[in-house]
Amino acid sequence: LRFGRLLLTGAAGHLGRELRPRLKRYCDTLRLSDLSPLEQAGAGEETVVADLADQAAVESMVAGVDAIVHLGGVSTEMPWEPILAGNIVGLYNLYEAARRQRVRRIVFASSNHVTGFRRQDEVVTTRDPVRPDGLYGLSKAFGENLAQLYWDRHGVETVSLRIGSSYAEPKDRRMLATWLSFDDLERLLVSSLTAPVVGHTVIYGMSDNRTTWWDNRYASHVGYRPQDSSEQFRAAVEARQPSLDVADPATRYQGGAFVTQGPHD
Ligand code: NAI
Ligand code: 15L
Repeated sequence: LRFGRLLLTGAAGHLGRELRPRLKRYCDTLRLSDLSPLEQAGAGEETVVADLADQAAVESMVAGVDAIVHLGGVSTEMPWEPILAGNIVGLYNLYEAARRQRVRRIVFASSNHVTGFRRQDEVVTTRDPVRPDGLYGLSKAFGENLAQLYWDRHGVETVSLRIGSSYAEPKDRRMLATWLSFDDLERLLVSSLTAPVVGHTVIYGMSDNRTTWWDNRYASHVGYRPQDSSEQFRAAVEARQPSLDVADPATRYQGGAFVTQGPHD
């Protein structure tokens, strides 16, 4: 796999910084974009500081790229205004630019919070109805629907990754089920960028964890094979968090603490 120019949005963020050195291996030029300042461009890199809500800025950010890994936007429960700007208007601007400029494929960082109000004793497939756990999850559901429209109507392909919890290690018991290692995230991105035909495919981004709430049976054509598991961290996580209150909504629902957080407290 080698792209000419690949665009990574949200490049100054937690996952963007992790992926910057990794994605360079798969392209001649990696264009990095964020609202926040970016580290200076190295060899084979370009940097663009732009607000996703600025249509003209997004148009030039997308110019000349072969594919997009879209991580940019609000990544937690927040007031409506920043979510509207980054995740609704921003998504529209990105897909319009991709349509006009004939970008073939986008990998969209959606989130498990699209189905965060599913219970932890349910197993959900990517074809089950969504159940967002807040404005953030709702905005990601919009993003997935937008991606579907741009495939059906304009032929722009997308893999929507419902990422679980991508950190160096799972931080709590919930993340034993939702954890996605950085190496598996890279595998998922490479599979999503290179699978021959994806149309609009939704896939949960998780490692090969022993406990899971998600079933990727409708995304096997993506060819993602996780190789890590949260199991190696289980003993330490359970020692840190010895008991769970099953009456707590954060324990009952897949979205964890997100189901009670945010402007609606
Ligand atoms: P992050 O918050 O660290 O990074 C997001 C980046 O987007 C930030 O650098 C921010 O400056 C930028 N951004 C926000 N609003 C913007 C705007 N209007 N215009 C341009 N840039 C803007 O989040 P993280 O953890 O790196 O996540 C990356 C993506 O993956 C996000 O879309 C998030 O929703 C998604 N995701 C991440 C998960 C995780 O475990 N880290 C889990 C599920 C989804
Ligand atoms: C997300 O969507 C967030 O971006 C991230 O901060 C994590 O909290 C993750 O979900 C999660 O559910 O653990």
